[in-house]
Amino acid sequence: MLNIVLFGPPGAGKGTQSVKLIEKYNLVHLSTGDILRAEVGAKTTLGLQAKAIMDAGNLVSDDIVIGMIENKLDQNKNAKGFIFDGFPRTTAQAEALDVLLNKKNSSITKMLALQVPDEELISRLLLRGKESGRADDASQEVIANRIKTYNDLTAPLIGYYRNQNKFTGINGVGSIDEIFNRLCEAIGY
Ligand code: B4P
Repeated sequence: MLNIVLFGPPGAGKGTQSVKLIEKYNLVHLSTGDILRAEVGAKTTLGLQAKAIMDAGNLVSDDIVIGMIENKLDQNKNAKGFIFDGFPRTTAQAEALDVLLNKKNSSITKMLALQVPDEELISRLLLRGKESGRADDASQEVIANRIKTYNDLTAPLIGYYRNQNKFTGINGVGSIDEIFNRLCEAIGY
């Protein structure tokens, strides 16, 4: 199985590149952000709880997102592999993912980390906020909180995957196709 953790700060291009990677490698796309936004849109109990947390740029609880990923892995038993987009975001999530994959006699193949300077992230997210109306892209303050949350809670996962010899940094500035080619080169075929 090819199991990729596509990693990076908010606005790094994870969602954008995932769409291209799933097509080329025939993988299942698991985006915790997309799953949560679908719950918010459907006004489920989980969505109602998650909305305020997401709108403020904070992380939804580990138990909730780990449960969501477990369900999706169970629903895709015959997948050739997965792109994990926006997950894991904390050490507890990374450890839980290792346990879930281990139960399937599988593991993470690589963590590909998109690297983009903060000023570029902020301008991409503000632009998307104008076009899409996403509440968490609308204000500089919320974007700054998302970047801080990334630095405090999520960036330490680079060390987690580096210790397993699975980390590869990817320059995330350039055209979408240039970045896609860099990712494919890192995957190796
Ligand atoms: P996500 O949906 O994961 O939000 P994101 O980090 O902003 O998305 P992404 O990084 O994929 O955006 P993209 O680069 O594609 O999470 C949203 C919220 O959900 C979180 O804040 C949290 O509350 C919650 N959540 C999600 N997962 C969680 C978890 N595991 N645990 C707890 N909470 C969780 O795109 C950004 C923009 O850049 C787009 O407009 C795109 O068009 C543009 N862009 C992309 N590539 C570009 C390029 N090369 N050049 C210029 N622009 C580019």
